[in-house]
Amino acid sequence: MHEVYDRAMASDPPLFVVSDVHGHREKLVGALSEAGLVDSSGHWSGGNARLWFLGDLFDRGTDGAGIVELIMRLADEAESDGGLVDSLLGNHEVLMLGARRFGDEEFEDEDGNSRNFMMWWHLNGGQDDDVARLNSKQVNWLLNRPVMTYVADHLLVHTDTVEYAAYGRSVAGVNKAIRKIMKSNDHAKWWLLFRRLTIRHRFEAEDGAEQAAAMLDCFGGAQLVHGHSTIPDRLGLPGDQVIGPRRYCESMVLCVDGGIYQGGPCLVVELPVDPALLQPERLPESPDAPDETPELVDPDDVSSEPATGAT
Ligand SMILES: [Mn+2]
Repeated sequence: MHEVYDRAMASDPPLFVVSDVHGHREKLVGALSEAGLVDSSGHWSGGNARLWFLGDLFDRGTDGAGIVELIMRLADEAESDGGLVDSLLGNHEVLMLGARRFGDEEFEDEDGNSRNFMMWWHLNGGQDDDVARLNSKQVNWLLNRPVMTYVADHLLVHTDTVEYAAYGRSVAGVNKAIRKIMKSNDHAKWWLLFRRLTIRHRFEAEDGAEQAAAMLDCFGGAQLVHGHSTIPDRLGLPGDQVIGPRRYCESMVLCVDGGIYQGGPCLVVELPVDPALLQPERLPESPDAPDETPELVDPDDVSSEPATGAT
């Protein structure tokens, strides 16, 4: 899969990704500045470069709303320079927007379990202040973000899962189906979307390479790039030992989540990734540790999750 590096044209505008900034606005601005994408006053200085956020702008840190304000402003500034700034939706956007839309209203998920977005959002680091600060233009912008994109032979997604394929067989088809859900008041469909985007580690399973190849065949790209599952968690490292993105699964998959809320760096990664900048691989100490660690613990009944949910 190394052809991805050869295929990038020297004349293409630079492409950067950053993921899982989780309300850590200052750390983000520092990392963007170091990458030359913003100047000392926080304005776009990336020219015609493209910058994609891979979701999870919110929760755990205190300034998710400030990050949305920043991204929308940078998107305008970049557009004037012939560049592009945009974001995918992560599970935390679906959870936060669900909490905003449905509050603590009880509803039944597809398996008949009683659910409540607000409670789950708070359990997962939801910041009431973020919802209070978001204006309707920002909320509308969030509701219309894609969940996946194909750019410069890379498939960009938030979650290391194949569940996207449940919504369609093309990037445009999946984005259209999910946009429709995000505009609906169908609690159960919102919930299932949230749960699907919460699954993780699919490309590290025994058939992971097969699954990654199938995703790339279906949606395009020589490499799948994701956030969501932090490099410190996956490699059993303290955050301060993360130095770069992690390439795995026969080089078909690149994880760029440095674990910002675990003391890790905010990785702003230029694609195709320079192999010299990769995180050295170190497997977890305990090979018997469960692979599919759910991000969320259901206080009521973990075993009642949908078959497609984290188990
Ligand atoms: Mn996530």
